Amino acid sequence: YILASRRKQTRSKDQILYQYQYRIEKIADKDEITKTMNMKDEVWKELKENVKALKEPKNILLLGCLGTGKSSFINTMITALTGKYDLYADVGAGTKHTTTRLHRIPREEYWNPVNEVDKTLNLPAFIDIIGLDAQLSSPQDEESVNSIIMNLVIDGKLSEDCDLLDFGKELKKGKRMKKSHVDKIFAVDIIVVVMSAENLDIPQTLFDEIYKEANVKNKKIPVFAVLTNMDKCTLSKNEVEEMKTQICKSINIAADKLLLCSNYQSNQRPTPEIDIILLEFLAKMCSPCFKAVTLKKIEYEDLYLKRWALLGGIIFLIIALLVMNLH
Ligand SMILES: Nc1nc2c(ncn2[C@@H]2O[C@H](COP(=O)(O)OP(=O)(O)OP(=O)(O)O)[C@@H](O)[C@H]2O)c(=O)[nH]1
Ligand SMILES: [Mg+2]
Repeated sequence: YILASRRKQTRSKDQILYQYQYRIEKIADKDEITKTMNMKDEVWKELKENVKALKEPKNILLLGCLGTGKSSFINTMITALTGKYDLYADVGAGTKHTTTRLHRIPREEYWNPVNEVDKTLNLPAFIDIIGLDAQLSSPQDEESVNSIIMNLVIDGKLSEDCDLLDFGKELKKGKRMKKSHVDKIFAVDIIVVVMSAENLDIPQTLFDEIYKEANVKNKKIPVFAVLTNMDKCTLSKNEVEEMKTQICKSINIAADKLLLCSNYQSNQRPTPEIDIILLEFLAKMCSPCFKAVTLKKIEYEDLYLKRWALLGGIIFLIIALLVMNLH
């Protein structure tokens, strides 16, 4: 009897201890969840403030080589916004071109909240294009196939669904597009350069061309970068830091404009922790501070013409004086 009652006592003590521990864990979990939810609310607040300050939704263009995860990143970002994964942009296996057309995904295609006020939020449109072939970039050629395609897309001179695979082939043969009008709805406001952690060879010549398109030609466009496939990355923490510095230098962007991410896959549930990081990045891209500007080129005096005009004037004056003297 004594033994049985002792066993009963220890069991009940254990039970109490277990329940106590369980309750503490529960409280910690609850605190953690509340903290995460509050952070998500904060990020949403920032995103809403930024998009409310915009006159119209921004066009975000994804640029990068074949299979780097451009389309997957669009789907990932939309998942973070809506809470539901869907194939808004076509995703392939990364071995052959999957996106072969100019595909613009406007807010209306993915954004349908219950709240009427939220419906009008100026959330961005994403522009997905063909993976650029780094071999088609050349340091000597001002008009490389990649430069021509990027320039036309950035200016809004290519229309929805235009066949970029075919266009690239024809440009390679030396053909050039007839003059086309600018469609303001397609003009690019933000460029996102996409690289994959699976292949860390930096296509420097292509990145130099992107730099020129975004800074030197006729426009100044804010550039951001995304390194996808971080779930497949085997580098150490220090190596990752070094790689981040290298990527930023090669694209010429500040460190806070680079996002390291693992894109959501179709069978994956979105998590608030990842959503927060993605939405924070989107809020930054949607900030009214980052806007595309058309560069006003300065007009110069034609000094050569001016000198000739002056010389002509003097000669005319001398001849006139001579003629007057003769008379
Ligand atoms: N594990 C993992 N797979 C990814 C990630 N991003 C993309 N992928 C996979 O990589 C493959 C290519 O992805 P896409 O999104 O089609 O790449 P893309 O850059 O749009 O390709 P193109 O349009 O052909 O240039 C797909 O199988 C994706 O599922 C990532 O972050 N992690
Ligand atoms: Mg694609």
